[in-house]
Amino acid sequence: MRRRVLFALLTLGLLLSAACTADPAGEPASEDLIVIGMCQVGAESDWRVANSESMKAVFTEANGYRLLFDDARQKQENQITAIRKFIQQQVDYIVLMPIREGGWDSVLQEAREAGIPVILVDRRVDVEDEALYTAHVGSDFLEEGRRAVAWMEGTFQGAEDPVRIIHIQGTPGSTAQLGRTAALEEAVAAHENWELLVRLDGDFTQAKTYEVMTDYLSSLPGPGDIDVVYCENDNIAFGALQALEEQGYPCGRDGVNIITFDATRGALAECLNGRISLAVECNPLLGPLAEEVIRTLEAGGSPEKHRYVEEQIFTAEDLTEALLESREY
Ligand code: GZL
Ligand code: ZN
Repeated sequence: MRRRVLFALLTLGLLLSAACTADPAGEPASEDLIVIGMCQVGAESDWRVANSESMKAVFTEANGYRLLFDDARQKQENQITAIRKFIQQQVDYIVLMPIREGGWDSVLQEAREAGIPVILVDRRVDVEDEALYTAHVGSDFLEEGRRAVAWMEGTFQGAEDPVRIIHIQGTPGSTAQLGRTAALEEAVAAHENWELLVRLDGDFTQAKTYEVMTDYLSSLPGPGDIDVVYCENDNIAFGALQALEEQGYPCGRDGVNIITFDATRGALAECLNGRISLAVECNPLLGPLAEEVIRTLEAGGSPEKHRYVEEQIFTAEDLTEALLESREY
């Protein structure tokens, strides 16, 4: 009798253990999933929303991942708190979209001591020891800025009269702001007839930009001669457009030339209709590249330290409704 009971229990145990390794859909059981602790900046822009969607579309259970997604609501201290929480949870990888470059050395040291690889997506960090992160995938922001400046040089070439520029920056200390700003600053230094009228902080949002641009334009004694507004992302461009047109400035090739970065569909539509003169693409679809890094690490390989996404520029001449429809973001 005892042997039969024992045999039945053994059989039951084997059946139960088989059931928990793969459910009928053949998906990996929870303990087989690669656990990702993801620290997102927030949802400040259309670009950021597309970036989050790209990450969530890749790091799914069907693909073998458990994604722990944290939205830092634009605060670095929230990102640092999330990283510490992920360390306690002993995640397999930390994927960090750092809001700004400074302030990461100690918390990334804690992740290293916990043996958790950190992968940077989008912006970069300025740390003493580059080994504190395993790999970075993102954009070359200086290069993006240089594409915008090259367009300005072509548009205003040979102009003797001053080229009068308003510069509206993204989140201070973010790699996107630093790179796009550096490109404009080096160009203004190189062209003595380029005149920087003012530098404003738009923090990558439409609301902040509308506010600071309205204040600036209202402070002018009369309508200013503005040739270019260099907007460090699309949401800044939308805020600038709103403020400029409210104050009677026509925007476009015959008026104020708006330059924007990201080239999300909304900005491309404004480029097609002529209100924005140049849209410099910044590709948010970084999920696949980030996942490729993790696959390489899982296979025991060593990924490239930096991977940059392909990007282009758009003017009205490059755009059609069909192209807008075909864009993924
Ligand atoms: C760029 C990214 C920037 C975008 C903004 O890669 O860091 O942050 O240009 C976003 O739209 O807010
Ligand atoms: Zn002028």
